[in-house]
Amino acid sequence: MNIIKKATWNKFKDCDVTPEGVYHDRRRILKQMGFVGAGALLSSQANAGVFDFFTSEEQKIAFLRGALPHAKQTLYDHLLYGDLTPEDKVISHNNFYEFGTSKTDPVDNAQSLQVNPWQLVIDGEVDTPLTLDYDDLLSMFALEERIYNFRCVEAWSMVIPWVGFSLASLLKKAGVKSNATHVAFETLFDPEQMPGQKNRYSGGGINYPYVEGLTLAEAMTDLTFMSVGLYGKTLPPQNGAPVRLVVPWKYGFKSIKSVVRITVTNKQPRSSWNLLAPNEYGFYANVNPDVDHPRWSQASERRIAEGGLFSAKRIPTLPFNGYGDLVAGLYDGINLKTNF
Ligand SMILES: Nc1nc2c(c(=O)[nH]1)N[C@H]1C(S)=C(S)[C@@H](COP(=O)(O)O)O[C@H]1N2
Ligand SMILES: [Mo]
Repeated sequence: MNIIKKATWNKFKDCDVTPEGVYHDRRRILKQMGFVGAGALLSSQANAGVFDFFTSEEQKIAFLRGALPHAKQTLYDHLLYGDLTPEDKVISHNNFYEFGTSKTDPVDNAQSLQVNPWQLVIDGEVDTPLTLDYDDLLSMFALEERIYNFRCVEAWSMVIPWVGFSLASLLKKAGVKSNATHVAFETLFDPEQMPGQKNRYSGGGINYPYVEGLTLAEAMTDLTFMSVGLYGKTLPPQNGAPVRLVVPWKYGFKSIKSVVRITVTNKQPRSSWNLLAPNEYGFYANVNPDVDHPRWSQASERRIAEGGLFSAKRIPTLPFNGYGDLVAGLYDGINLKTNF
């Protein structure tokens, strides 16, 4: 796993927390904190400090990592906490067209999105279709913290500490049938709550619900993550509460928010941005500095840090957003210039 606080994790062994105890207790702890079984809950309320409960970093990390006995060598030691995009930027500069097309519309319009009750259905080519509720999302899996680069197709980027679980661990629970080739995703459709879905113009021309898809191999790669939180708290609505996909080697539009359905299938799923402008947004959408968007270069990006978008530092964009060592092999024999 890409937990980068390795030094802290090592230190944890000397402190008095029993990791197994914390792991097996996490449902009880969440319950105590009011996150599980709390009845109707708005995500803005749920976004209180889940981890304020813990008195030390060591406890928090033990909780996040579950009962994993050893710190794994991470490939991302170069990403230090100091490089993180400040939380206030991560939660106020967003793309979530269901709530409007400007960067501040989501934070302004999404705060009353109801996230509990919630249903995430896993169906299609699986042995056991599943329906997860809000409590399940927070308590069925050992939550991990992963710090990922996040690169929007619009050429801005952030470094975000997500909290969640691998998509593979979820799909394994349902059991993927041998004829499956792809995984399709769908966002909530609820025009009453999501004003951008009311008509073609309010939501940037997208035909809602927002849909996305991956190949099965992409979906099963450990890097592919289901996020239920960021910065140690449950997800704010503007970032896709209560659960969203994070695919860090692909342009941000693949990372579909507020997911209600995951369907394992044997055909290539539809993708909202690809449907809207197929010459600009491909199905794969791997971050690739060598394939420009028809209207702008993808060779570099503005890394959002302190200050605004326009004080952001311009840095070179890396193939696969820097994760080529882990995912380039998924595309052996595929021409990534034509399959953009
Ligand atoms: N349902 C839905 N998911 C979505 C979007 C959207 O408009 N609707 N925007 C995408 C785009 S273009 C980006 S860059 C990321 C932004 O995620 P963030 O706001 O958490 O940074 O969400 C993606 N997921
Ligand atoms: Mo994006």
